[in-house]
Amino acid sequence: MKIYFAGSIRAGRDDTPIYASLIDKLKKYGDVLTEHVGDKTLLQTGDDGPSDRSIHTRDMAWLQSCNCVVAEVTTPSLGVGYELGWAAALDKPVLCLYRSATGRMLSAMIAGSPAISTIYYSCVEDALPFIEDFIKRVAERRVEASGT
Ligand code: 6IA
Repeated sequence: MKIYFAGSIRAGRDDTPIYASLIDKLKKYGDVLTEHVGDKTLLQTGDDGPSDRSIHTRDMAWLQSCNCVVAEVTTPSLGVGYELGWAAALDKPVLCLYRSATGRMLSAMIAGSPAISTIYYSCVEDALPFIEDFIKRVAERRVEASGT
């Protein structure tokens, strides 16, 4: 199972510990293609990495090859929104995780998308049963698609 995890980078890195914890849990189910999103050393202001074009090319290839997308969407990020739009267009199963306790409201384009499942949670432990259920449904869909 190839899992594409999305979370804010240039839109702010305050939630990095939560991304790292979610990625750690997701690794139990398969390969997380975008483990760097939870890397504490990846700063929003950093500019010494690969070019923006190569980041886009690589991430789009991963998005196309993945079996599902899990996104932490509490910190609003243009890049994550772009990835979610593409994931929906590519018919990838998408789970968004949103911490409503922040007082902000999630974009209606995410919360209202029929192609995206959104769960509201307060801590990673609370989100785990929903993640497990989502991954189970993705696995079932893969079995159905392979005709076995
Ligand atoms: O607009 P944002 O930067 O918040 O978008 C974050 C999303 O775009 C993440 O889910 C990533 O998949 C993707 N993304 C954005 N920047 C990068 C990146 N390096 N490397 C990999 N994926 C990225 C940026 C490093 C930069 C700070 C030098």
